[in-house]
Amino acid sequence: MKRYTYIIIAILLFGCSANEKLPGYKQVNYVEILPTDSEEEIIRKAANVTPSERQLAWQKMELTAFVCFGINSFTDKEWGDGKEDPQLFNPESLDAGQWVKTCKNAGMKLVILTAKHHDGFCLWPSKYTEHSVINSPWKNGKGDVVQELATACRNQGMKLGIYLSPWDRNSAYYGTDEYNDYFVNQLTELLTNYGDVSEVWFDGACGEGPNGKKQIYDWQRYYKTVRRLQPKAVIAVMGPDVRWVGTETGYGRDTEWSVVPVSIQDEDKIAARSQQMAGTFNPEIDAMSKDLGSRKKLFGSQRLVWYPSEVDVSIRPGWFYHGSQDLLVKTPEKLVDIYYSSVGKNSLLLLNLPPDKRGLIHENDIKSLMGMRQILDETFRVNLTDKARIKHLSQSEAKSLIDDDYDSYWIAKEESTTIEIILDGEKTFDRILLQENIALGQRVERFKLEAKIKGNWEQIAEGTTIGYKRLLRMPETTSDRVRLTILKSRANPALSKFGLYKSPDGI
Ligand code: FUL
Repeated sequence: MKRYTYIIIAILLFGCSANEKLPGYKQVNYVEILPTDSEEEIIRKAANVTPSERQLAWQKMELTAFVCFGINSFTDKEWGDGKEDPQLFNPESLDAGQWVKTCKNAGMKLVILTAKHHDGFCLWPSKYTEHSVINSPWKNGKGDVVQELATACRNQGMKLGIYLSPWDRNSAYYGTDEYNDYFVNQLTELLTNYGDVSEVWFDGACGEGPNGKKQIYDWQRYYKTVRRLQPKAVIAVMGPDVRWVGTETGYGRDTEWSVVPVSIQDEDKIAARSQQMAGTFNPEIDAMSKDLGSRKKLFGSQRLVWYPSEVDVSIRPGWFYHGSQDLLVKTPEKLVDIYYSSVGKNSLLLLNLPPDKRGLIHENDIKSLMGMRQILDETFRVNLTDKARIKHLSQSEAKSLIDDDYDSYWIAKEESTTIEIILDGEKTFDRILLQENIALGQRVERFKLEAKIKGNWEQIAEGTTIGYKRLLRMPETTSDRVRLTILKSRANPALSKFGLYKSPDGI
């Protein structure tokens, strides 16, 4: 068959693709804004900024775990000063298999371990320091926590992440050029000896070293090391792929844009190099700002980049285990609230489960976590739009909007659009799920939902951004017809999923 015939068949089968890939616009991970660009042009460019492969895979995990563990777990501190005696580290019942099983049962996909926290104590036998498990009584100095976690993850089909604190209050090199060598050597050990690593977490917390000096970090060298050794890993927080949401409360923004402006003076730091080539973009962004990606922010900016948000929060008040906090573990209801406010607001949730002195995740933490899982499972088990018809959409278009396949999506013919969903009889619901296909970018700016109640259309929910996932909670509604209107969008909305659900007892 001739090429044209294929194209014509493709158009007949899938509709005109002009809506999808806007003519003249390439989908890119970052884009330059020219001084001559009109506002319309800038919006078009923003709508065509898309995640890199590693960012997309990361976003799809939704729920991940932090395991903050180390010398602090034995000294009852949050930040050690680097002078702790390694002899204190002795988690006699350490079972990384229990950590991974707990996380897996809760629906998490990846576990990030604090291989070295600010105190400089290494949970693996690094060749480059004595301040590590080698000098602890645990397994007579022959243990390796990173290895145990890597093996448990591999055995249970979970992904591994590494937290390596740039701030080191123990190393004598800290504050000198040698420290950058020391750090890269440690990073190299961690990214070479333990198989696949999917996320590398560089903390922003930073203070003085043991000699009172501050370190000038060679970020570009750190990023290049990660890209070279683990090209599929995202670099989080003090890195180019994943942005800190800006709080440690578990609550993300109502309006969360994954496309944000970055003002970068130095050509060396352009995101393109980071995402598409070697890796040298240093995020110069105010993560705590209320508005990061509105139209107002885009206009007048220099470059736009895909830089999605991660919400990190601990299941307890502290990041490390403290016996005094055993009764202060967040309740299942609180964790569910956090889930709606993070995963449900276009972020990924990184929930910390700190093992105790035994080296186990505490029973109270497991109970709360599984309580959360049970509520979420009960809520999202039945999608009430499952057997729905959608007015004006073909059966296959409707299916791609309702089914669970994220990669199948419906693309609207116009930027603002309304669809009417005819349910399979009257249903009672109080939760809405919406997903954009972010492989095509983040587009929707404002939407509303109405239900037909006693013959009249009544607004039951509204929102701004959708992004990868948007969950909305609302009072119980009973109806057989709902109407979704996309009020404003940066390009034709491409929706992967629309679902209606009923929570147990409004939780
Ligand atoms: C913060 C650190 O200072 C905490 O100790 C913890 O590691 C948390 C994940 O990040 O910046």
